[in-house]
Amino acid sequence: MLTDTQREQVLAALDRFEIEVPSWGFANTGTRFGKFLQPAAASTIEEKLSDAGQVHAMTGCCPSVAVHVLWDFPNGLEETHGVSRMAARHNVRIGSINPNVFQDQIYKHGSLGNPDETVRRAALDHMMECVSISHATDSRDISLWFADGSNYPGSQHIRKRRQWFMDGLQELHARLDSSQRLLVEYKPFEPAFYHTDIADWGMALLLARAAGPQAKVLVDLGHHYQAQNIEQIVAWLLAEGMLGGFHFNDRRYADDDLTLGSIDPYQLFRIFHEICCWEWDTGAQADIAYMIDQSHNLKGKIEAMIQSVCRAQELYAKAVLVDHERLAAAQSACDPVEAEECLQEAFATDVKPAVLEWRQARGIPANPLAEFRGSGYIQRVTEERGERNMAGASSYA
Ligand code: RM4
Ligand code: MN
Ligand code: MN
Repeated sequence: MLTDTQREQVLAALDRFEIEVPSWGFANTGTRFGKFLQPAAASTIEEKLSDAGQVHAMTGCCPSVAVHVLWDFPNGLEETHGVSRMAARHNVRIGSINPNVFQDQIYKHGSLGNPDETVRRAALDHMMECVSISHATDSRDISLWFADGSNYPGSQHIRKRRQWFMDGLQELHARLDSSQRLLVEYKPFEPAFYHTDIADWGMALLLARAAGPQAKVLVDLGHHYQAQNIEQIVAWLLAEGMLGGFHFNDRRYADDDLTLGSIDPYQLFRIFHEICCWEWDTGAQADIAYMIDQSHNLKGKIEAMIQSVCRAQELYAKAVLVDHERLAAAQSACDPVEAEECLQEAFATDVKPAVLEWRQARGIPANPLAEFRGSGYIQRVTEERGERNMAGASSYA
């Protein structure tokens, strides 16, 4: 049973907790061996926004949608006219803008790290256009992920490429409005299998610092080696004022993009705990973009997204229940058992009654997943989209 104080803590936490869904999470995706088509998958930006609108209607905490420029707007800026109004029709808004400098043939050997100056320029031009798109859509964050790297030792000059990244990101940073941010994402491998230009949080941090004060690091939970302590990275980035956002997902092996919390919910709890702990220590509220980056090829896409969002709310609510005074005392006394109990007790607390109360107060379905499943939405869009989808016409876009 939650005490009254705990209940209020959870309600206040849910009031401030928002999470962004990715447009690409509603589209047909697959593995490198093939794509499994779903008749209800979204292919146009309107369909993706409509699906995202469903997630927000069911959960009440997903007001924004991340977009991937080439997949959502293959013709760039000109295609973004009216898209904010379209989003508003579905009760959402356009969130972070994700450039795509990995898909075109010219990027075979990299984008900002490519030895060919004309390719580096093309990548930068595309990212500059993304800044213009962000102005048109009133989006704050430009979220950068680079597939740059090489497959064999000696095939690329690591330090030259580092410098090209620094130069390019600096130029891009100069284009931002004062309220905007660049988020720099890292990933140890895939698609490159020998070296990746931004392979870990240290490289992302240094590049963000070189780019300018509005550049921060983005932590994608799937982008670490097995056994890496992600919450420690989070704590360090917070201490450095450099944590910009997250891509939430879960994994068993590599960058599996599975439903958040499906494999190791305690890990995300520990990450949220480090954020709450920083807030407790500083009295400030962390300015972090929580985003989902998942792609489900077996589960229904909207259902998986609703699962993820509900799981994130619960884990966040549990993390705010950690008793920081008690924990600080246990840490000072070097009492690992008592300290661990502080975390485990909060993690084991049933926050569902408070989450339910929060939903009821907002007129949100008590059980978002069940409500969605019973709503008939999937049946309706299956009819509308099924034929086109099963003809294989859609791609990630
Ligand atoms: C990458 C990375 C990026 C995402 C692409 C599709 O692994 O996570 O954030 O945009 O996949
Ligand atoms: Mn990501
Ligand atoms: Mn990824």
